[in-house]
Amino acid sequence: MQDIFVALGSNLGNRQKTLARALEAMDSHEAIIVVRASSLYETAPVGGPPQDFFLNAVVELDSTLTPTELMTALQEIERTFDRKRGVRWGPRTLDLDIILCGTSVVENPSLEIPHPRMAERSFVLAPLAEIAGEFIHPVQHKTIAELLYELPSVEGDVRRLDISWTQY
Ligand code: PH2
Ligand code: MG
Ligand code: MG
Repeated sequence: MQDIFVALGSNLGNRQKTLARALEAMDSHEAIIVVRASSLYETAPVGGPPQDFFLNAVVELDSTLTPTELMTALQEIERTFDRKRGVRWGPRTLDLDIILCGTSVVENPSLEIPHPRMAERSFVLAPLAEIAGEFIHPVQHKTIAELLYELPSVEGDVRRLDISWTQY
Protein backbone atom coordinates (compact mmCIF):
# COMPACT_ATOMS: atom_id res chain seq x y z
CA MET A 1 0.00 0.00 0.00
CA GLN A 2 1.17 3.52 -0.82
CA ASP A 3 0.36 6.93 0.65
CA ILE A 4 0.64 5.81 4.24
CA PHE A 5 1.29 8.72 6.61
CA VAL A 6 2.58 8.27 10.14
CA ALA A 7 2.90 11.03 12.74
CA LEU A 8 5.91 10.95 15.08
CA GLY A 9 6.02 12.70 18.44
CA SER A 10 8.38 12.91 21.42
CA ASN A 11 8.56 15.10 24.51
CA LEU A 12 10.78 13.06 26.85
CA GLY A 13 14.53 12.49 26.65
CA ASN A 14 16.57 13.39 23.56
CA ARG A 15 13.62 14.12 21.31
CA GLN A 16 15.47 14.68 18.03
CA LYS A 17 17.63 11.60 18.43
CA THR A 18 14.60 9.48 19.26
CA LEU A 19 12.69 10.62 16.18
CA ALA A 20 15.70 10.08 13.89
CA ARG A 21 16.26 6.58 15.29
CA ALA A 22 12.55 5.79 14.99
CA LEU A 23 12.68 6.74 11.32
CA GLU A 24 15.67 4.43 10.88
CA ALA A 25 13.82 1.65 12.67
CA MET A 26 10.79 2.01 10.40
CA ASP A 27 12.96 1.99 7.28
CA SER A 28 14.87 -1.07 8.56
CA HIS A 29 11.67 -3.09 8.78
CA GLU A 30 11.63 -5.53 5.86
CA ALA A 31 8.09 -4.58 4.86
CA ILE A 32 8.34 -0.78 5.27
CA ILE A 33 10.02 1.88 3.12
CA VAL A 34 10.24 5.50 4.27
CA VAL A 35 9.48 7.59 1.18
CA ARG A 36 9.59 11.15 2.55
CA ALA A 37 9.87 13.00 5.81
CA SER A 38 8.62 16.43 6.84
CA SER A 39 10.69 18.91 8.77
CA LEU A 40 10.70 18.72 12.54
CA TYR A 41 8.24 20.95 14.36
CA GLU A 42 8.41 22.09 17.95
CA THR A 43 4.86 22.16 19.27
CA ALA A 44 3.02 23.15 22.43
CA PRO A 45 1.45 20.15 24.19
CA VAL A 46 -2.24 19.61 23.48
CA GLY A 47 -4.36 17.89 26.16
CA GLY A 48 -3.10 15.79 29.04
CA PRO A 49 -1.28 17.07 32.15
CA PRO A 50 1.11 20.07 32.04
CA GLN A 51 4.13 18.77 30.10
CA ASP A 52 7.06 19.82 27.94
CA PHE A 53 6.91 20.88 24.31
CA PHE A 54 6.96 18.10 21.71
CA LEU A 55 8.97 17.55 18.60
CA ASN A 56 6.62 16.33 15.88
CA ALA A 57 7.05 15.23 12.27
CA VAL A 58 5.17 13.21 9.66
CA VAL A 59 6.62 10.57 7.36
CA GLU A 60 5.23 8.94 4.25
CA LEU A 61 5.64 5.15 4.03
CA ASP A 62 5.09 2.41 1.51
CA SER A 63 4.38 -0.97 3.02
CA THR A 64 3.05 -4.41 2.18
CA LEU A 65 1.61 -4.68 5.71
CA THR A 66 -2.08 -4.34 6.44
CA PRO A 67 -2.99 -1.35 8.61
CA THR A 68 -3.33 -3.61 11.66
CA GLU A 69 0.04 -5.27 11.02
CA LEU A 70 1.60 -1.84 10.54
CA MET A 71 0.15 -0.67 13.87
CA THR A 72 1.68 -3.71 15.60
CA ALA A 73 5.06 -3.02 13.96
CA LEU A 74 4.93 0.64 15.08
CA GLN A 75 4.01 -0.37 18.62
CA GLU A 76 7.01 -2.70 18.71
CA ILE A 77 9.24 0.20 17.67
CA GLU A 78 7.66 2.41 20.37
CA ARG A 79 8.48 -0.26 22.94
CA THR A 80 12.16 -0.38 21.93
CA PHE A 81 12.29 3.34 22.78
CA ASP A 82 11.08 2.64 26.27
CA ARG A 83 7.60 3.93 25.65
CA LYS A 84 5.48 3.42 28.75
CA ARG A 85 1.72 3.57 28.58
CA GLY A 86 0.58 5.81 31.44
CA VAL A 87 -1.62 8.87 31.57
CA ARG A 88 -3.66 9.40 28.41
CA TRP A 89 -1.99 12.16 26.34
CA GLY A 90 0.82 12.31 28.91
CA PRO A 91 4.56 12.74 28.21
CA ARG A 92 6.16 10.08 26.02
CA THR A 93 9.56 9.18 24.61
CA LEU A 94 8.00 8.14 21.31
CA ASP A 95 4.55 8.11 19.78
CA LEU A 96 3.95 6.69 16.30
CA ASP A 97 0.40 7.14 15.04
CA ILE A 98 -0.98 6.03 11.69
CA ILE A 99 -2.72 9.09 10.26
CA LEU A 100 -3.79 7.96 6.78
CA CYS A 101 -3.51 4.76 4.73
CA GLY A 102 -4.25 5.94 1.22
CA THR A 103 -8.00 6.16 0.79
CA SER A 104 -8.69 3.34 3.27
CA VAL A 105 -11.12 3.88 6.10
CA VAL A 106 -10.60 1.56 9.08
CA GLU A 107 -12.94 1.58 12.06
CA ASN A 108 -12.26 -1.07 14.62
CA PRO A 109 -11.94 -0.85 18.41
CA SER A 110 -8.13 -0.74 18.38
CA LEU A 111 -7.50 1.21 15.19
CA GLU A 112 -9.21 4.10 13.43
CA ILE A 113 -7.93 5.44 10.11
CA PRO A 114 -7.95 8.31 9.23
CA HIS A 115 -6.79 9.21 12.74
CA PRO A 116 -9.97 10.53 14.39
CA ARG A 117 -8.38 13.72 15.77
CA MET A 118 -5.99 14.60 12.95
CA ALA A 119 -8.12 17.42 11.57
CA GLU A 120 -8.10 19.23 14.94
CA ARG A 121 -4.36 18.99 15.45
CA SER A 122 -2.04 21.50 13.88
CA PHE A 123 0.94 19.50 15.19
CA VAL A 124 -0.19 16.79 12.72
CA LEU A 125 -1.59 18.92 9.88
CA ALA A 126 1.36 21.36 9.61
CA PRO A 127 4.01 18.67 8.97
CA LEU A 128 1.56 16.63 6.88
CA ALA A 129 0.72 19.65 4.70
CA GLU A 130 4.43 20.12 4.05
CA ILE A 131 4.73 16.71 2.34
CA ALA A 132 1.12 16.02 1.24
CA GLY A 133 -0.81 19.31 1.10
CA GLU A 134 -2.87 18.20 -1.90
CA PHE A 135 -3.79 14.80 -0.46
CA ILE A 136 -7.56 14.50 -0.05
CA HIS A 137 -8.86 13.33 3.33
CA PRO A 138 -10.98 10.27 2.45
CA VAL A 139 -13.79 11.13 4.90
CA GLN A 140 -13.81 14.93 5.02
CA HIS A 141 -13.12 15.23 1.25
CA LYS A 142 -10.88 18.24 1.75
CA THR A 143 -7.19 18.58 1.09
CA ILE A 144 -4.76 18.59 3.99
CA ALA A 145 -3.85 22.20 3.11
CA GLU A 146 -7.54 23.18 3.39
CA LEU A 147 -7.94 21.41 6.74
CA LEU A 148 -4.87 23.23 8.05
CA TYR A 149 -6.09 26.56 6.75
CA GLU A 150 -9.46 26.09 8.48
CA LEU A 151 -7.89 25.31 11.84
CA PRO A 152 -7.62 28.25 14.24
CA SER A 153 -3.90 28.68 14.89
CA VAL A 154 -2.20 30.10 17.93
CA GLU A 155 1.01 32.01 17.30
CA GLY A 156 4.00 30.00 18.50
CA ASP A 157 2.12 26.73 19.06
CA VAL A 158 3.69 25.04 16.02
CA ARG A 159 7.14 26.14 14.92
CA ARG A 160 8.98 24.56 11.98
CA LEU A 161 12.64 23.93 12.76
CA ASP A 162 15.11 24.64 10.02
CA ILE A 163 17.38 21.66 10.75
CA SER A 164 18.01 18.38 9.01
CA TRP A 165 17.06 15.59 11.36
CA THR A 166 16.77 12.32 9.43
CA GLN A 167 20.40 11.42 10.16
CA TYR A 168 21.52 11.59 13.75
N1 PH2 B 1 0.39 13.91 21.30
C1 PH2 B 1 -0.61 13.64 22.11
C2 PH2 B 1 -1.23 14.65 22.97
N2 PH2 B 1 -0.72 15.96 22.79
N3 PH2 B 1 0.68 17.51 21.76
C3 PH2 B 1 1.64 17.80 20.87
N4 PH2 B 1 2.04 19.05 20.72
N5 PH2 B 1 2.23 16.82 20.12
C4 PH2 B 1 1.86 15.52 20.23
O1 PH2 B 1 2.41 14.63 19.52
C5 PH2 B 1 0.83 15.18 21.16
C6 PH2 B 1 0.27 16.22 21.92
C7 PH2 B 1 -1.16 12.28 22.19
O2 PH2 B 1 -0.53 11.38 21.43
MG1 MG C 1 -0.67 10.36 19.53
MG1 MG D 1 -0.20 6.82 19.81
